[in-house]
Amino acid sequence: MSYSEAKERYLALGVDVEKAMERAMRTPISLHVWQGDDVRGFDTDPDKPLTGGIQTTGNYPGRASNPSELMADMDMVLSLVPGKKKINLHASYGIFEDGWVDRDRLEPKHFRLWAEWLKQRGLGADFNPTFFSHEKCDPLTLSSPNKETRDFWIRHGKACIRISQYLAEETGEPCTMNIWTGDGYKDIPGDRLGPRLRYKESIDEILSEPYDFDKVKPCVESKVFGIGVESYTAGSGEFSLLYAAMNRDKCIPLMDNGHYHPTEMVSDKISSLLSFFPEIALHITRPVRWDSDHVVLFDDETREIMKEVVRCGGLEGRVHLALDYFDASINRIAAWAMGARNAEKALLYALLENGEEMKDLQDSSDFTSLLVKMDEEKTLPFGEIWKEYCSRCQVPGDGEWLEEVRQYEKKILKEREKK
Ligand code: RNT
Ligand code: ZN
Repeated sequence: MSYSEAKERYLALGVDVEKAMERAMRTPISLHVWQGDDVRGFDTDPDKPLTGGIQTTGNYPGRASNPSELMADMDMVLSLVPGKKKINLHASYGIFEDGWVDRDRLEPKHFRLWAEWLKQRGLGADFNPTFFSHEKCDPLTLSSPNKETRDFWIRHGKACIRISQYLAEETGEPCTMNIWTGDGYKDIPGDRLGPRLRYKESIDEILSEPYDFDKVKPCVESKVFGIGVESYTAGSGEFSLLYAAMNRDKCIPLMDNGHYHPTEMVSDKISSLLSFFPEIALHITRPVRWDSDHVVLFDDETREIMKEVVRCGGLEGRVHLALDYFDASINRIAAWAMGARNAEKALLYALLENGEEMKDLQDSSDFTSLLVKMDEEKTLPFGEIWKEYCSRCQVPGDGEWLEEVRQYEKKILKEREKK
């Protein structure tokens, strides 16, 4: 079947494919730098353990271990992913041109080279303070009972606001700044309230740093548990959502679909949050039994999340889409590109739904037709549309891109192993 035949099939169902492609091309999805180096960053010993309840598994050869390698790898990924992209940085990826400083002393200048790199490529940025994998985690950060620890991390958070504002101004696009800590306890705590009150106060202090809310969008990301943090998480679902609700003029909630109980679906939560918040942010990932951060697939939940974003009118700046997965057991660049392509694919797929018709069927209680139509939509010739989309975005189609990664692996990644 050709693209134009496929387009006709969709048109017969009342779907304008050209319009859908155009909307997908305008919607930014934020590519996370941390898939490239197993969340290690450049500011501390790369062999230190990853802390904060997250874990990368695998030791596939060729990991990027400095800024130029990571940037080169990202360029490779960018050449394989269609649509509008942003880059999601972490504070631990600062580049020290004139000497190392600790995280509480970071400045915009440490992201100057990133800003240049972004501007050359016409990309916007998102940012994250790094509250983990650092000797000042005691093991808590913003909720620590130790004031010195809290103050260090508050200074870090404030520095990150200034950096986010700088990145927004340099790139001309708003920058989400996501506050996530792994603060919590392995075993049953004797005091659940104390850490949460301290966490709240610390975020208040960070957000007292001046910033333009049109440019910097601080987010609070919730979590249910992490490895070694199984019994209690200070920034739980209720805590984070309520924090954002009570501070709507200063920050927005962020949902990571790996951070809920396995039968809870983020696709079902988007509309609830959008009933109250003008803007929300998402981390798109794939949890396998826990917050495992497997590579995003073109699976039911990814498609359902994107459908909800589209149905709820989330595309015009109301929902900030970002990726969050890290796999070191397979080729990292293939993992990176595949997850990003799948998120983009799910977005395009979601835009090809005749939402008005589905809504009418539901409102007129024709649940029979609704179920049949939603199910039959799965075998429409979507592959042809996706192929056309990739070609218009000048990136390789399915079946073509992996070979390019293999060539890069042979030429670049294998060489790194020899050093
Ligand atoms: C961890 C959170 C968080 C991190 C990144 C690296 O569970 O999802 O978003 O993955 O900040
Ligand atoms: Zn996340």
